Amino acid sequence: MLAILAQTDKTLFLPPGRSTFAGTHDGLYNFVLWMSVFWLVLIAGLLVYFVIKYRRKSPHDVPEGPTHSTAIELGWTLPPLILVMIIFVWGFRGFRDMNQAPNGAYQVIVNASKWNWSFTYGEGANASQLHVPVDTPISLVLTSSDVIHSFFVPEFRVKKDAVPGRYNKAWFQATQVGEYNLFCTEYCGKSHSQMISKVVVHTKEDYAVWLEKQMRWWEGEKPADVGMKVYTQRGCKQCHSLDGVDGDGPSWKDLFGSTRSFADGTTRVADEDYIRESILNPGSQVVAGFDNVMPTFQGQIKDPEVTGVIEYLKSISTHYEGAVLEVMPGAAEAPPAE
Ligand code: HEC
Ligand SMILES: [Cu+2]
Repeated sequence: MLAILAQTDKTLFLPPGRSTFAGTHDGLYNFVLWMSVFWLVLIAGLLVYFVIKYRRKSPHDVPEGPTHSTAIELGWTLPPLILVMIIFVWGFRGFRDMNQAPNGAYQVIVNASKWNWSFTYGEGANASQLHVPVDTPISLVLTSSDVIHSFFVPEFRVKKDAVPGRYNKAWFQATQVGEYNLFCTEYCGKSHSQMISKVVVHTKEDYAVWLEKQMRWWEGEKPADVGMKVYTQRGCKQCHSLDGVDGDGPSWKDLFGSTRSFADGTTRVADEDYIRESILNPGSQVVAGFDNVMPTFQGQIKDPEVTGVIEYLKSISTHYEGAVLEVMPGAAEAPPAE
C-alpha cells in the first residue's frame, strides 16, 4: 500500500500527475481512498463476525438489553471526528492554493462555445489548443459564449466551469513538456463528447517561437487553405458539413453566391460581406429553418482568418465562378501608419 502511495507516476485510477497540484491532490485522494478501504474491511469483517458469534442459538436465547458505555461512544465519535478534520484542513489548503494564482502568473483567456475551445493570449494570438510554457504559473480566465461548459485537464488535476456572462478563474503550473488532453466535463449538447482539445506544454524557448508564429500563422498560406484550417480547427465543422447535408447549421457546399432566405422572410445573396457578418454577428440574419445557435466569433477570429473562410467557401461553391485569392493580403500591403 505504501509503495502505491509513494509512486507518483503509476497512480491507481488517476493518470500521472503533471502539474504542481498533483502532489497534494493525489495525496489527499489516496488518503481518503485507503482510509475508506480500511474502514470498509474492518466494519464488514466485524459485522460478519458478530452475526455468527452472537446469533440466536435456541428460541429461549434472549439477549440482555443494551447497556450504556461511555468509552464505546467516545470511541466511535472521536476518531471519525479527527479523521474528518484532517480531510477538511488538507482539502481546504489544496482548495485555497488552487483558487489563488501566484502574482505575475501568465494570463490566458479561455472561451468555451458549442463545441470548441478558444484561447486568447495577451500578445494578441488566438488558438483552439492551449499552448503554455513549462514551469510557469498560468492563470486562466474562463467564460462561455452559450451554455455552461467545463475545462478539465486530468493530468493537471484542474477543473473549472466556463459559465456564460461570467468569469471564472483557475490556474496551474505544468511540470513536464508534452501534450495533454483537455475535456469539456459539463454536458453541453449534441457534440459534447467531441469537445476535446489539447494542452501543449513547451519549453520556454519553444513557447516564444510558437507564440510569434501563432500571431500570424496564416502568413505564407493560401487563403483557401487558411479557411479550411479554420473550418477544422475552430469548431465550424461541428455544425457545418461540406457534403450538402445540413447539420445544426447549413452545409457549406454551394453556399457562396447562393440566395439565402432568412427566418424574417427576407433574402440576400451570400457575398463576402454576408459571410463576414455571419461569422462575427451570427444572430443578425438567421437562415430560415435553423435555430440561432451559432456562437459569435467576434474577437476570437482575426480578419485574415475570415478572409480565409470566404475564399474557402468560394472554392467549394458552384455558384461562384470568379477568381479565388492566391496570396493572403499581408501587413506589407496595409497603408503605412502615420
Ligand atoms: C454550434 C453550431 C455552429 C458552429 C460551431 C458554427 N456555426 Fe455557423 N451557423 C450555425 C447555424 C445554426 C447557422 C444558421 C443560423 C444563422 O444564420 O445564424 C450558421 C450560419 C453560418 C453562416 C451563414 C450560412 C448560410 O447558410 O447562410 C456562415 C457563413 C457560418 N455559419 C460560418 C461559421 C464559421 C466560419 C464557423 C467556425 C468559425 C461556424 N459557422 C461555426 C451554427 C454553427
Ligand atoms: Cu462543452
